[in-house]
Amino acid sequence: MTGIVYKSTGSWYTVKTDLGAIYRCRIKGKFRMKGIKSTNPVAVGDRVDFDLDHDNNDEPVGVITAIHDRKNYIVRKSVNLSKQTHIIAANIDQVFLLITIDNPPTFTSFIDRFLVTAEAYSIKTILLFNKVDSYDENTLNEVKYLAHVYRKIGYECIGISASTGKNIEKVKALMTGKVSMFAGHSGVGKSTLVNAIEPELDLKTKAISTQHMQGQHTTTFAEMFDLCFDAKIIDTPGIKGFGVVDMDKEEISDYFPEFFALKQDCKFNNCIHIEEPQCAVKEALEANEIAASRYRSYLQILEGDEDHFRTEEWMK
Ligand SMILES: Nc1nc2c(ncn2[C@@H]2O[C@H](COP(=O)(O)OP(=O)(O)O)[C@@H](O)[C@H]2O)c(=O)[nH]1
Ligand SMILES: [Mg+2]
Ligand SMILES: [Zn+2]
Repeated sequence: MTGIVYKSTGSWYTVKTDLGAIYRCRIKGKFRMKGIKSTNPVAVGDRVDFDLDHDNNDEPVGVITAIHDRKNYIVRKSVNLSKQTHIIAANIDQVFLLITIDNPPTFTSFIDRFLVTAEAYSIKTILLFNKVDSYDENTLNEVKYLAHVYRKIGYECIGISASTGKNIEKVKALMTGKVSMFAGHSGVGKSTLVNAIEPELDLKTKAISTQHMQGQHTTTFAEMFDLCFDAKIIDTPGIKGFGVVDMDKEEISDYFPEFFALKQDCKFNNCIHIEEPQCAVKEALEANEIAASRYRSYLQILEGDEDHFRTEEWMK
């Protein structure tokens, strides 16, 4: 049989088949994925094959025999074993990054770091500018400007209000048929948005968070939820970040789509767009075709230590 992993709690996995049947599954013996040193071989979002067996009480249990190829996965470094990673979730179609201009402020440096990480993970990001109901004209103009900057380089941007329901139908339409995650600083309105999309779901995720706080402190587990309109979301209680991505200096600009598009026009094919002559990226910057804030973020990431990739407080 084949199904998707909805929950993993250490040695047990909750797997749901395409027909909606739910099985408790485990892994028999050692199970290793090629190329990934991970503390958990199977993650939420994985599509797995399993055989049915019976436990001592004659209850059906599944034995996972294979993991299908992953489209993507997000990891965090394991706390105890530094060389190993913990796979938080796999096969994520898209992440919605919630942004507020004030209360709390979301800076472009944060947005850009988030986008770079998502690009490195091959996860599509949609930008949701929340709380538009509360903004004055100046702040709304800032939203418009930012939306223009990010649309121009290929990111979908929507102004929403989780409180009043503005454009929530648009968000739901984008979620249909897909696996989504929500991210953004604490206080930007993630819980309010989830509540606007499906009130019952918020209760479920709250229950998990409470469980987590009372339970073991070492490991947190993601969980997938089915919504009532053919959409799935992955909630990651207690996991603050998207994880850490190790990148080479030359690689970073590849995750800025507008830089990547110009790279072939730079004189040197290993150009990192700093002081090299005949650099197409710097020329575009000077011609205002690349936003100054994007280039500033790029320099920060390039010059920064590893901590710049540690994206704490993203998904609280
Ligand atoms: N005015 C306004 N306030 C909002 C909106 N969405 C959320 N809030 C408020 O922002 C605060 C933080 O929201 P919450 O959903 O808890 O944020 P989270 O930390 O990202 O889950 C709460 O007081 C919400 O009522 C919105 O669209 N407009
Ligand atoms: Mg919340
Ligand atoms: Zn260049």
